[in-house]
Amino acid sequence: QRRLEKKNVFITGASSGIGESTAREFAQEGSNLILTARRLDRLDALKNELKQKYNDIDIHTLKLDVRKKKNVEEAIASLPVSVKNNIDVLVNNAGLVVGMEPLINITEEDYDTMMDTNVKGLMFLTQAVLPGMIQREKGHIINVGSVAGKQSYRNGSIYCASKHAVDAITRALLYETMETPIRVSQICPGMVNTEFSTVRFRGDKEKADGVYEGLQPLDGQDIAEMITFIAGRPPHVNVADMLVFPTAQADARTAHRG
Ligand code: NDP
Ligand code: 8X3
Repeated sequence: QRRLEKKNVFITGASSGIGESTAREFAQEGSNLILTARRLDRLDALKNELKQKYNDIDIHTLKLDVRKKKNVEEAIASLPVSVKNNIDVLVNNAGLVVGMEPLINITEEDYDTMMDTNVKGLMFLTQAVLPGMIQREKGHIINVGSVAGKQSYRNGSIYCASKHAVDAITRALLYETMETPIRVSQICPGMVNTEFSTVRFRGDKEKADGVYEGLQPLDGQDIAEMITFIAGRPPHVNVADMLVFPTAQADARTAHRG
C-alpha cells in the first residue's frame, strides 16, 4: 500500500544530510514535496534531479531561514493555496550545533544560532502548520530530535538543551493533539555522517571526519527510511519516539571503534 502517494510533505533543512535524503525517500513514495532551507541553489538542484526521475510529483522549493517567525509565515504564504492549505506531513529537520566547548566559553551568538534554529524554528513551523492540520483533521508532524535530547554530555550543553527542548515539545504536543487525528512523532538519531560535524567544527573537515573514525556511522538515508516508515504507518499508529544508533554506538559518547 502506497500510503504516502500524493501526500504533501514539507521538509525543513532539505539542502543537505538527513533532510535531503528524506526528500529522496518521500519522492520515491510518490509524495509531493515542499523543500526548504537557506541554500536555495541546492534545493533547486535536488528538485531538478527528482523531477527527472519522478515526473508525476509536484515539488516546490523555498528559501527559508527558520529562525524568524516572519520568514516562516511569508514562506508558507507564498505557496499556492492548494499546497499551503494541504500540508499532510511536516518534517521539522533543520538544525545544527556550533562548537564543542564548555558552557563557560559559549558565546551569545552561538547560543542564539542553536536555540533559534533548533527550538524556535521548530515552534514557528509547527505554529504555522498545525492549526490547518487540526482543521482538516489530518496531518503528521515529525520532529528530528537527537540522542542529545535524551542525554547531556560534556561540551554539548546548549545543543543538548536545544534537543531536550525538542523532546519536551514533542511530548507536550502529544497531549495537545490527542483529541485530534493529528500525529506527532520524534526521531532521535545517534551518529549520522552528514554535514553536521563539519558545521559543528566550523568547517574543519578533518576534525569532522574524526567523529566517525573506526566505525560505520548512519547516513542520511538510514534516517530518511525511518522517517518515511513513521509517516507511512496507518492513521491509528503513531511512532511517538524512535532512538536510532549505528550498531557500534551505545550512547551519545560511547561507541566501539575497531
Ligand atoms: P546537515 O548539516 O547535513 O543538515 C542540516 C540542515 O539544516 C541543512 O539542510 C541546513 O540548510 C539546515 N539549516 C541549518 N540552519 C538553518 C536555518 N537557520 N534555517 C533553515 N535551515 C537550516 O546535518 P544533518 O542532516 O545531520 O541535520 C539534520 C537534523 O538532524 C538536525 O536537526 C540535527 O540536529 C539532527 N541530528 C543530526 C545527527 C547527526 O549525527 N548528523 C544526530 C542527531 C540529530 P541550509 O544551511 O541550506 O539552511
Ligand atoms: C547529534 C548527535 O551525539 O553528536 O545530534 O550530539 S551527537
